[in-house]
Amino acid sequence: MKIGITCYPTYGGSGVVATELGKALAQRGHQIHFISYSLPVRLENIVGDVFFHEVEMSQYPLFDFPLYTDSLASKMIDVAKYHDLDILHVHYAIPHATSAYIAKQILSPTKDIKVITTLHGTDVTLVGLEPSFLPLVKFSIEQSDYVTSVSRFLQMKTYTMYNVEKEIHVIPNFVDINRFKRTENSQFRSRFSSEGEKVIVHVSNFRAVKRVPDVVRIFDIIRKSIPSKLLLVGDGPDRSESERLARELGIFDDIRFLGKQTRLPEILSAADLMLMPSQSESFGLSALEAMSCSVPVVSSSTGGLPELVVHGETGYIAELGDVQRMAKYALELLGDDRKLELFRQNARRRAEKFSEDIIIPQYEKLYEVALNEAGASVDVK
Ligand code: GMT
Repeated sequence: MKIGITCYPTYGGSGVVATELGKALAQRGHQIHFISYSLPVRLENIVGDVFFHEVEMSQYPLFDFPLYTDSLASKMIDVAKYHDLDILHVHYAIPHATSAYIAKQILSPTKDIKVITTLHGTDVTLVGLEPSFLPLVKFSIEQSDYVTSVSRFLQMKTYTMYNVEKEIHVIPNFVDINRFKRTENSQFRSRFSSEGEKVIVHVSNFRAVKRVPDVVRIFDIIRKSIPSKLLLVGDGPDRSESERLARELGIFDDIRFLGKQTRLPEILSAADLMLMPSQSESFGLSALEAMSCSVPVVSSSTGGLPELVVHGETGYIAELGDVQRMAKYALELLGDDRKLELFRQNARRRAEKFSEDIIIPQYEKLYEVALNEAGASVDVK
């Protein structure tokens, strides 16, 4: 198949999922055309039948703001026409599903391109709920040929909050379990921690929904009982506040703010535990990647996290904002090496259920169904 994939190219789960999906599909023999405003972060080494088409923004002096939706739709039309695309798969509804709808309509006299929209999270739970956006988001979702969401939680949210009547197929996030695999590298670990210390990790884009200051507070409690270090991976609006809090609590020297990193499997392999106290998390891709590296996760109970983290087996789940309880769970695990080892193994086994080999065929099946226009109700599993 010839598939166009649109996503945000910056650090963020939806862009990562879209990029990894495209790379995996190319390996399975499909031709992939990424259509985005810059090269997606995980697309550095393009292999296989993969193309990148940059969306150029018009800079005419009359425009105070770039016409992203229109420029994207125009590029989609161009690529679909000249590369004879079968499918446009857009990740993150706003405004990608709208651009795809425009492209589909304009192409319709000569080409019946199928539009698949994957809902990732804040496009539905936050940004899309803004009253002036809601009708547009609802319309664009409903006009897609097929819609997927990354968790049952997000599926239900979309049904109830947007009153969407279209069927939403749940296809969870996935992970390359061969790349995200624990490798013992004590040299790397010793750069951050001393012998006998535990290493805790958090990976995110440091937006308010991630509650990074909660990570710092949980760590503050942990380190009072167990010698440990905290690795904070990523960057974003809440980084300064988290650094300020770490200084205020007098624990800055025990925290490494690593910023944006690409060598995630290596960093995760150096960790004993991941903290994810998010306020909203439709799936929790970073948690899955950690689990794939045999790192148990202590998380909040929000969104789709309980669909991934099995309480008492692969980690623990606590109420949103319950810093004390999350710290208690972390201490329970970090203070018992046998339990920690068991949770590590459980985490890896759970992650294997979300491996590319299991999830990518679900997308392929949906594409095939879309192209054959078989039945309204499809079981993609
Ligand atoms: O806010 C983020 O975490 C980024 C966001 C995105 O769309 O780029 O991530 C969302 O999509 C990921 C991939 O499907 C999910 O794993 C994340 O849980 C989800 N984030 C939120 O719902 C906050």
